[in-house]
Amino acid sequence: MKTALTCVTLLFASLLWLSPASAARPNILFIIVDDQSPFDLQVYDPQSKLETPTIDRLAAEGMVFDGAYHMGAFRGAVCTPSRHMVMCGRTVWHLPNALGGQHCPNDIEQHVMAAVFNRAGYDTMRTCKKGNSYPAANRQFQVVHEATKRGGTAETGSAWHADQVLTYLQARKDTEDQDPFLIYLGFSHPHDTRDGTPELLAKYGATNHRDRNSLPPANPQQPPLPINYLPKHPFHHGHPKLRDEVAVSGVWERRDERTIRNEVGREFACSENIDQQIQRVLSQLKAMDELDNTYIIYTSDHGMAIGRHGLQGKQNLYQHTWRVPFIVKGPGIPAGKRAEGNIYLLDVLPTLCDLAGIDIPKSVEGISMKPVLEGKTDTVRDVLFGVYCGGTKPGMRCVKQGDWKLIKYDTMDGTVRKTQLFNLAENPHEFLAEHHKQNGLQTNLADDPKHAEKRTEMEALLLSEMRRLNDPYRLWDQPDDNLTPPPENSKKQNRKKKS
Ligand SMILES: [Ca+2]
Ligand SMILES: [Ca+2]
Repeated sequence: MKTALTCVTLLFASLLWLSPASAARPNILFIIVDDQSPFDLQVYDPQSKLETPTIDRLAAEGMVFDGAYHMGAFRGAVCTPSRHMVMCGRTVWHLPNALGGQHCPNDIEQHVMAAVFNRAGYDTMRTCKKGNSYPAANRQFQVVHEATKRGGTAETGSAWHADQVLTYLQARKDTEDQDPFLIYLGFSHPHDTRDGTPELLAKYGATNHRDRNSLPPANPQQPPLPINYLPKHPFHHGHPKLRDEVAVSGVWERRDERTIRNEVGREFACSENIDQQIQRVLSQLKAMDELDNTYIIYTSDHGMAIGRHGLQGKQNLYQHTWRVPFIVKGPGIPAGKRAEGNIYLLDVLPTLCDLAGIDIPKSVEGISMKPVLEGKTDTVRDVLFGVYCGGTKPGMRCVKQGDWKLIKYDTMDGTVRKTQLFNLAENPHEFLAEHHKQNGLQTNLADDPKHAEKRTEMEALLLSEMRRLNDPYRLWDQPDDNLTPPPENSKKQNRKKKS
């Protein structure tokens, strides 16, 4: 009996030893940039002038997601909810910082990214910008180097973040550390101020323009205007005095060709610099023989307008801003494949857990995209929802299913009430009447009687998503569901309290 037990124990032990999870648990390198539209990258827009050979190689050796989104924001700093969603895997109204945390478990900080990976025996390290983030989750990484680096030199720019990772990897090498690692490599760029290095600014014909009273020099080297550029958005975007629309250094309230082309050039200079910094990290992983056992994820906290639709910031729900780039390379992922995915950034945490063989915390509402990475399915969900309500309430909402997308605006105290309906297969850049396209489908179809039925269907879908996700607001043409809208602007209230 004793011998039999020993045999079973030995067999069990050897099975454990042979299981791939314990033999060589995968490393994770999660890269997140600040404010980048997928359409900046040639991976998503072959016409783009931005050169990113490292990201192109990641895409060629891994999988590119065409349908990756951030779920939205309830404040002007879209970064903040986005980064909460990455860290805890919860939907937008269920975040710890949404609606006073009323839809979030009290112990959520036990179940954020670093907490989960620390418990599983991973070494965890983070570098990123400071601010507009989730400090209670960020400080749980075992090694943290945070600073906002948006300058045009190695010490003041993106190289600094890569240096932190290189130093960390060198220390692992020196101590022969065999534990698997989770490295969170966040860059502060290409968020403004977009100060590029002199070489890359020259490549994209841009200058770090600082004089509010003059235009930047025109330069044929600058990238062309975005395809869906407009000199002005057709109606108020709904957030008066919004920093990103009026106060970004180098742009301010200007939307003229010289200003926008120069700013896109600056964005590209900063983005190519990031690409070079990622290459330094990948080279080091290769030299340490860790590259093949590392999942590499590349994404951004949200997209960006910079002249598209006459907007400059990230507080809108057009595809250039609602979507994010999302590329994954790693063990077992087929090379050079694309998937629609229909993923949100809140799916990152469950996916990383799934790839590392760690139980997904019950507090997570995101869905693992591992089946997509394995080629078993193309999407993890059918319907996608987006919100921006950091300005006047209730704000903007959008919903997407298949090729169809609906955006609704209920802002400026009821004076802006607009509906847009796009067929993204025919109109991927969401051209409006103001873009004057000849193709009848390349415009806003909301008031076209031929698409009235589709509009009704999408309106119903939007309402059902708002109910499902505990959206506390309703739009002018929706039932009020007996909701009491949340109190306005906590900052104002705080100020009142203080004074
Ligand atoms: Ca951001
Ligand atoms: Ca260790």
